[in-house]
Amino acid sequence: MLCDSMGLHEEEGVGLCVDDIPHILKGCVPDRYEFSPHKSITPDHPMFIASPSLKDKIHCVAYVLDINSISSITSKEVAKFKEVQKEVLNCGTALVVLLTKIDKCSEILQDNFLNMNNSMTSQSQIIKVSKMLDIPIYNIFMVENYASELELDPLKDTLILFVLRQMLRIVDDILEDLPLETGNLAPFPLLS
Ligand SMILES: Nc1nc2c(ncn2[C@@H]2O[C@H](COP(=O)(O)OP(=O)(O)OP(=O)(O)O)[C@@H](O)[C@H]2O)c(=O)[nH]1
Ligand SMILES: [Mg+2]
Repeated sequence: MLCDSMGLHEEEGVGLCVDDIPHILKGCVPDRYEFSPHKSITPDHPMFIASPSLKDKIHCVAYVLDINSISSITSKEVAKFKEVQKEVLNCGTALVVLLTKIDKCSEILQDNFLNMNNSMTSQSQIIKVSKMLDIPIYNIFMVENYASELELDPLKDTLILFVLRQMLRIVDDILEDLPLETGNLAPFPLLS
């Protein structure tokens, strides 16, 4: 399941409330809950999920950034991203960055996939983001989204699906390290 959230904003009281983030990550916030930028959900809210199961939790957080606007990210925004990262780390959730609007998908796909970060400009942006947010380069990906196209583009699709598969692999690694919870992970009935 993919969940989209309100964007982060450098000002307090605008965009997603950072205090909501640990609750979202742990799976305590129900579907269709209406977020307020001013006030986070609290455990006494009637819709609050007090005992979330593994499937309610967030397994991978993706920061989506426009590759052309990396230089204009302010220090206040970086501070907010890092605040979120602290919560993500506390919850043992995976974190990746998706750089969008690359608009030269074919150039990236001309390289061997394993070397897809070697295209010079993209590589320098990846390194910039990695240093700025303290996120390893192997967790930073590039995608080109559909914006105005009417037809499907196999090159865009290939890159998007490649990145999605990498995200699933990262999550898989984390899930493998979790202790088995009966009814959550066990694919077959446990024999005792
Ligand atoms: N050319 C191009 N346009 C893109 C790409 N990704 C997004 N866009 C366009 O950028 C605009 C904003 O995209 P959104 O996905 O709404 O961005 P957002 O950050 O979720 O915006 P909010 O939800 O309003 O905070 C839209 O007009 C998209 O079509 C991309 O990879 N290439
Ligand atoms: Mg959006």
